[in-house]
Amino acid sequence: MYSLPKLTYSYSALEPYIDEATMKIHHTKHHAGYVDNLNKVLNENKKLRRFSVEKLLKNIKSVPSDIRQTVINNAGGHANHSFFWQIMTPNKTKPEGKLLEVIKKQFGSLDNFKEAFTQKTMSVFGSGWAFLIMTMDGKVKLKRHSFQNSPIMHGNIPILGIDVWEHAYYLKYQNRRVDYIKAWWNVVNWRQVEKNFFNSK
Ligand code: MN3
Repeated sequence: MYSLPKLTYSYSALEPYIDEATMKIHHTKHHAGYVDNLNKVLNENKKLRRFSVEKLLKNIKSVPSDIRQTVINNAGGHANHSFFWQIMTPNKTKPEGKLLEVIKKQFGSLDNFKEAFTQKTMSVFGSGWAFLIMTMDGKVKLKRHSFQNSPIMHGNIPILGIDVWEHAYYLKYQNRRVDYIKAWWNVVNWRQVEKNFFNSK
C-alpha cells in the first residue's frame, strides 16, 4: 500500500507565494488521487505492490504493458509530488557550498541558473515538470518532462523540480506561469536540494 506523505508545514505556510487553497487541493486531491490510483492498479499484483515507488519507476519496463502507462502516471505523480513538497519550505534559504559551486561552474552564476531553469520551465508545453537532475554519468542538467513522467524512469535523480500543471498555480496566478515561477524561488528549500544533490552522487 502506498500512502500520502504528510507535509512538514501547514497549507498556508508558503503564503503569499503559494496560496493555501492551492496547497490543500494539490495535496489532498491531486497527490492523493495518484496514490489511490496506484494502489488500485497494483492491487492484484502482489510482487510489484511491494516495490517502493522509486523501484517501480526504475524498473518500469518490468511492469506488464497493460498497466504500464497507468503505473507511469500514478507512481510518477506520487514520486514527483512527494519530492516537490520536500523541496519547498516557508524558511528562507540560499544555496551554498558544493551545490552552489557546481551551479556557478555550469551556469555562470546563480542568477543565470535561475534564468535557464525558468526558461526550461516556460518551455514545458501543457502539463508537466521541469527538473534539475543528476544523470547516470554524473552530470547536472536541466530537463523537462510531460505529464507525470519521472526522471527516475530514465535512471536520473531529481535534485530540484517544479510542477507546472495548471493545478499547481491557476487559482492564484491563472495563465501567468512566469509569475508563479518567480514567486516559487522564495520557497525553495535549498537545504533539501543540497541533500538531493549529495545523495545523487
Ligand atoms: Mn501537481
